[in-house]
Amino acid sequence: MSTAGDLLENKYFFVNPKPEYLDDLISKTQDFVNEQNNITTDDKLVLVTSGGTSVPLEDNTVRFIDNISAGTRGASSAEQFLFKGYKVIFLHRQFSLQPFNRHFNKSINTSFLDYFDTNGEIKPKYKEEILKMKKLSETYKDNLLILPFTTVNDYLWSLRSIAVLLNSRNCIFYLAAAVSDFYVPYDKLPKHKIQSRAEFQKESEKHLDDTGKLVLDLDPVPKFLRKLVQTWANRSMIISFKLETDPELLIAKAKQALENYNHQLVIGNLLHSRNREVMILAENSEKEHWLRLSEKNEESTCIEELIVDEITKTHDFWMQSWK
Ligand code: 9Z3
Repeated sequence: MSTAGDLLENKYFFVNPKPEYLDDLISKTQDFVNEQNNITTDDKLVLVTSGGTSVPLEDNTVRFIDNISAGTRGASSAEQFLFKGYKVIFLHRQFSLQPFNRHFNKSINTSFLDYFDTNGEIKPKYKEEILKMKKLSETYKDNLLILPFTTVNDYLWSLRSIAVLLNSRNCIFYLAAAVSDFYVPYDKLPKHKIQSRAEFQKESEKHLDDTGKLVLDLDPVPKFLRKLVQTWANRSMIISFKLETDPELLIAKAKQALENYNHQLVIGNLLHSRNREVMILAENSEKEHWLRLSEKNEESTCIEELIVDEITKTHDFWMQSWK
C-alpha cells in the first residue's frame, strides 16, 4: 500500500531534474566499487555524507538558503573509517572540509599562504603536520572517493544513485550531511534572479507582496530516509544524524526518527556542543548513551574517533548477525 509520503518521494524525481554531472558520479562510483570488488568480498565500505545542502531560490542561482555544517564531522569521520580499514565514499558539499586537508583550512588565523615563507618554502612550524597529513592522504588515496554536491537536489539524486550501487551488508551509510527540510520544487523555481523592486517583476514571476516583502513558499523535502532504509539500501547499516538546538528535544526527536524509519542507529548532537559530545541511540536499545571528550583527551582525540570506534564495532556485530 503506498502512503502519501511514498507518493511525494516518487514524484520528487519526476519534478526535479537530475544534476548534469550525475552520470559521471555514477560511473566513478561504479569504478570505485568494482575496483575494490567490494560487493563480493569481505571488504567494508562506508558512504559518508558531509556538509550542508543549499536550496536555490532561483534557477540561475544568485540567492539560496543554506544549512549549517563546516564538514568537520564528515571529514574527520572519513579519516577514522579509513584508519579502520574501510573504503570511503565521501559525498560532500563542494568546498567544505575534506579528509586530511581539513587540518589546514579550519583555522580562522591561518590562511593557505600563511603556511609558506617568502621563498615559497613551508614554514618549519607547519612542516611536520603537513608531511604527516600528506603521507596519510597518499597511503589512503586508493580507498577514498571524493564526490561533491551543492544543492539539496544534487544531494538527493546522488544519494539515491550511490545507494543502489552499494546496497550490501558490508556497507554503512553514515549520513552526517545537514540536509534542508524545505526547498523550492523545480516547477515553482523562478528562472531568473528575483527582483527586489516591484516594477521589474514579471507577471508570471511575482514574489513580492504589496508592501514589497519577499514571500517564500517552500515545500517540505520528502523523507528520503524512509526510501533509503526500505528500498535503495535495505541490506545496509544506516546511521542518521539528528541536529537540534533545544536540549529538551534531542532525545525525543532521535527516538522518533528510529521509530519512523526503522534504521539501525541515530546519532544526536546539539549545535554548540557537537564537537565535544554526541548521544547514540541504537535500534532495540532502551536507552541512549553519550560519548564525550574529556578535558584530558580533548587535545589529542577528536569526538569522531570515539564515534567511529563504536560504529565499526556495531557494524561487525551487525554483519555477524546476518551470517
Ligand atoms: C549533523 O547533525 C552533523 O553532526 C553536523 C556536523 C551537521 C551538526 P559540522 O559539519 O557539523 O561538524 O560543522 N548532521 C545531520 C543534520 C541533519 O540534517 N539531520 C536531519 C535532521 O536533523 C535528518 S537526517 O532532521
